Amino acid sequence: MTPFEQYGKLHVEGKNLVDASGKPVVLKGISTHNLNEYPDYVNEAAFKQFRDEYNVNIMRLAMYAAFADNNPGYADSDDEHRAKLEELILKGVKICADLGLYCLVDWHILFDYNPNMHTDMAIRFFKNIAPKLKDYDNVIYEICNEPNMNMETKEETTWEDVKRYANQVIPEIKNIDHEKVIIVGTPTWSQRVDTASDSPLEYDNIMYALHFYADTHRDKLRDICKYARSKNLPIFVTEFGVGRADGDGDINDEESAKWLDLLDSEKISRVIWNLSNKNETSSILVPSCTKTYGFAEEDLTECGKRMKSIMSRM
Ligand code: IDC
Repeated sequence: MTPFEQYGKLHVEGKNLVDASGKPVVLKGISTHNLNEYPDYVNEAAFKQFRDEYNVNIMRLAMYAAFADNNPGYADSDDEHRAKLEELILKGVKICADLGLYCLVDWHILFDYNPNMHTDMAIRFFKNIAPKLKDYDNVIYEICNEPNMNMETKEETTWEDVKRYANQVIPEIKNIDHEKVIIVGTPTWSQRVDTASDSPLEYDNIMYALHFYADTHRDKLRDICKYARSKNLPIFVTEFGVGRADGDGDINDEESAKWLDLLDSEKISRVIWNLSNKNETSSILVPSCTKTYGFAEEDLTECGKRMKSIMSRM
């Protein structure tokens, strides 16, 4: 049985993501790196191996909204390039649907620290893609990866800023497709689920993103998570790492275990960063691995090996 055959169309009840029969579901999977930079990993053989050998039930397609790592994002490129990115999203969603995997479509803001910088482009993207994905019940939308800080002025994106953005984008999606689960990023690189829990959005089927990197974010962020859960906030960990927040550094198994225990006990879904062979700790493939499917044990980095054992939990 595929994950989709097992759980069916998902929705949010109280603080839980639940299956078609109302039972809490824990999704677990892998995020692509920048889709624009690593498009070739979006292929059926790779995703099938993740499902069958690594117990993955969701894939995240990270489409950067703005320029990053010498690559234009959706917002700062031309129409031809945007169409290519939309095609890639559609391809990833279809592969996931064929395999019975859930699929997270991620508007990956990052260096564009405030989602309001590209509201028009986000609306354009979701208005283009939503009609095409309407019949794909395996899709979940993530409308702003990580609201964060302007590094020059040190000006933080506030929860009020995020709400202003979400209150424009969510109705556009819902006008086309009322039923998809939509995940909203939270301030400070999707850490402030507490502020979201004090003033949640007023729509059905909304979840809030919490991101952690185990060697950087510890008890303090777990306490924030617990606070938000005590206020019944539906949380989805759409991105986490077992190392440091810059994607590199040492792996911290002790802190990772504390995080995973908390996520398990709260039945919170989790997606690990990242599917690439880039030379950094958070990549699951070693730099010398140039394959895009058919991975062997020796193709996995230390993080890749952690990924396998983490995905076999729950
Ligand atoms: C990092 C990548 C790195 C890339 C950088 C900028 O691992 O190769 O150079 O982005 O594009 C996040 C972000 C995610 C980051 C990741 C690690 O969502 O894009 O990826 N991270 O720094 N939030 C916290 C950590």
